[in-house]
Amino acid sequence: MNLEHKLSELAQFIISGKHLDAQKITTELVENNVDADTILKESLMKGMDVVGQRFRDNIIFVPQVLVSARAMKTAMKILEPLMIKGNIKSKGKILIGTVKGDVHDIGKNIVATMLQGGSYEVVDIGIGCDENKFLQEYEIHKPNVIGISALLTTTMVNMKPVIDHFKNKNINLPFIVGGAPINKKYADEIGAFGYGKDAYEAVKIVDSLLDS
Ligand code: B1M
Repeated sequence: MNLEHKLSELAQFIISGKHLDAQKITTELVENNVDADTILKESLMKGMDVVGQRFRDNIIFVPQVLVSARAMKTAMKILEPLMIKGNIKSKGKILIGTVKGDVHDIGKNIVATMLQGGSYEVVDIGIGCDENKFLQEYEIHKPNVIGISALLTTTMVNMKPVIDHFKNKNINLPFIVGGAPINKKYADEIGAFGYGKDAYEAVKIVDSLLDS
């Protein structure tokens, strides 16, 4: 098997949204002992980057992006069990969700999977979560850390109300934020404990808090 060729072929299937081909080739790569991290970084993320650029430049539109997202999710389903170690003592609990008004969940799902892979228990509360939803789920699950994801400049502003809501209730919990429009400066401004540029950084920040 020519590894480079196969990885770039998979990236192409993500771009063209051919989910069955993406499924087939991901399985083939896994069967050839290519590690999940390499497949994620070299094929899936690279493919989605191209999709993002073409979407931004109006070369493709929402329906094409959705088929690419489906291909990405199909491939991730195969990788997820490999990224999550079984039967390891949990280092802590993270509650994670995408902010109000935002449906983007691919990145959040990767962060959740990587955290699980890092031996954290993850409660994923889904998309479109406002401050009340975060608080309600906090009361049920009592996590050690809360993660908020936002992909739109119009929805990133909905992160601060979540953090403020907890502060107003005198609940002092570290918040980790991330997503394409977020940066460290913004995270500091809204009172988050940390900012993850990507899923790897998100795990590192949580490690700095809980993995002592
Ligand atoms: Co949307 N979209 N989208 N979209 N979409 C973006 C975000 C956009 C940048 C595209 C563009 O113009 N280039 C643009 C936002 C522009 C802006 O705000 N400035 C945009 C737009 C405009 C829109 C709509 C408004 C389009 C429309 O309807 N006219 C609409 C909004 C809907 C809504 O939310 N209300 C919309 C819809 C959609 C789809 C439904 C079609 C689909 C989402 C499918 C889904 O998620 N289930 C979609 C997609 C797929 C994208 C792009 C192409 C790809 C996003 C993605 O999945 N990337 C995106 C372009 C882009 O980002 N380049 C775009 C792959 C993923 C692995 O990366 O999500 O960045 P990412 O996650 C990374 C890091 O950011 C980080 O780690 C992840 C993994 O390493 N991270 C965290 C993420 N969350 C984190 C949390 C953390 C820590 C790190 O701690 C808690």
